[in-house]
Amino acid sequence: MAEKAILYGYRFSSCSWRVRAALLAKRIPFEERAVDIVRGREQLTAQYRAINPAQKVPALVIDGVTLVESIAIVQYLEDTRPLPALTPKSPLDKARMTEICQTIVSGIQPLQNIGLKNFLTSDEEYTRFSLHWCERGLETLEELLGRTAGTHCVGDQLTVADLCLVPQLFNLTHRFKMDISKHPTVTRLNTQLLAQDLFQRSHPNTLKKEKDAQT
Ligand SMILES: N[C@@H](CCC(=O)N[C@@H](CS)C(=O)NCC(=O)O)C(=O)O
Repeated sequence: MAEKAILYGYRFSSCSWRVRAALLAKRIPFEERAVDIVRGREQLTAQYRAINPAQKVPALVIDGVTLVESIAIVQYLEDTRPLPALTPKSPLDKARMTEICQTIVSGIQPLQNIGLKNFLTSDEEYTRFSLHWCERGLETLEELLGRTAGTHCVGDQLTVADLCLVPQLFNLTHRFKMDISKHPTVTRLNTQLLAQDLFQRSHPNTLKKEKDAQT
């Protein structure tokens, strides 16, 4: 029997949540090993650097290799375990999915990453900087999703765009306390997707409940 995959992640990390949701969607057995990127700053240890040279989560050990970068990981899972597909078949829908993914993965997440905190003059400056780019990103998403969304980001199929959207919105609404209600399509999708079993099972709060139950 194939060994269980190991996900190095952090409960509140949106990038880890993307991968956790992909693993669950594709029913790939895995265990999650917590890397405390906030209080413990465990991502900066030499031991973790040997796993992920970028010193960030996630990293996934699977099929005898270690993969880093959430989108590369999800793509690998998609290529090696194609069902259920998380990418639309039509080239146009695939491009639409990538537009949404990139808006989040390049245009929002890195500009609010916790790792920036120590490189801005104060916590207030970090928040001001991040909120600006998060709001710009939300405005972009509202426009893009207005053109593509059905029950999911792109039509009615679960795709990688959904795996990027839900975790990012959790971050914005919980960590940055942002009000997303002025973005109706974003808000609708967030409510509908969060209600799905996949996002409930991969949710940071579910991980906490599971951890509490073990201790
Ligand atoms: N592009 C990377 C981004 C990874 C990333 O920024 N991870 C965050 C958590 S979501 C992290 O580990 N931050 C800690 C740090 O930068 O020190 C990916 O998609 O995997």
